[in-house]
Amino acid sequence: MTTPSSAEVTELRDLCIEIAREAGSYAHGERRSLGSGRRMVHDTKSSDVDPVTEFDKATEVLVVERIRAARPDDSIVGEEGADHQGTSGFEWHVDPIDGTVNYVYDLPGWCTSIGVVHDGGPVAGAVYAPTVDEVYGAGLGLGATINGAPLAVSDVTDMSTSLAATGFSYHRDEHRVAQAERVARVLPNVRDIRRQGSAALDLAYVASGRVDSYFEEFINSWDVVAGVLLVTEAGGVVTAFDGAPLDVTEPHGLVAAGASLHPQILRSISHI
Ligand code: LIP
Repeated sequence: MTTPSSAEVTELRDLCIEIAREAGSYAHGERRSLGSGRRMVHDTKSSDVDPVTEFDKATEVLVVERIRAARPDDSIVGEEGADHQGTSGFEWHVDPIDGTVNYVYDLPGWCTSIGVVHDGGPVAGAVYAPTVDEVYGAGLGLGATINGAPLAVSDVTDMSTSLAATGFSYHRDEHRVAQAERVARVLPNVRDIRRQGSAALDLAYVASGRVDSYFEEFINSWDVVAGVLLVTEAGGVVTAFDGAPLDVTEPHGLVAAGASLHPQILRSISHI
């Protein structure tokens, strides 16, 4: 499969940014019109604490319409069920509202995440956080930006003063006991821990140096394709939970940080 040209990567990145902005703005408008602090009506998916709103679905429909209009031969995978098989070799991974619990509760930590995979790796992506009007973008070899300004991961080398981010599964029984034990053991070894509620934003925060590391298990491709590229294009390292190379199309779990901190975080979480 031929490597996309710099011009094609630039075009893909700019399209991700354009669509993420439009889709996130739509979802934000619907959230605002409900009224501040009002809890949004929702259904549930994989568990009784895994919400989905009508606007998760409507926002994904909008994103898919925009992608298919611009790139009809590409494949698309979406959290809310989009599944288009294309012929171009480019595959879009879409989370229309990442951080749906925050969206339902009218908390600010949610975003629209759109990433493109080619030959098994991320080549372009965008994460748009409408509540703070910040759009992160990256293209393979083009670097990473926030509202157009360049990003870099933090250069923190000492884990004991680093700020870590993580998240937890929607499956209380099978996954959360182990996740709680892991956090209890990591917490004494870092400055503090942040649980934002959105994997895509956690990765964008690593890319921008707003947190020093992020680790999480049981995540999906649509949560992370764009964010993983943000981190690596901002000079960071992302691996699977066991330190092996990450398959963004089936991530399961990942660890993201600057090069010096990454092995320290990996050792800390693997002692569980
Ligand atoms: C969320 C992830 C987050 C994880 C949450 C949830 P959603 O995705 O982005 O990192 O901790 O449990 O899976 O469901 O809001 O799209």
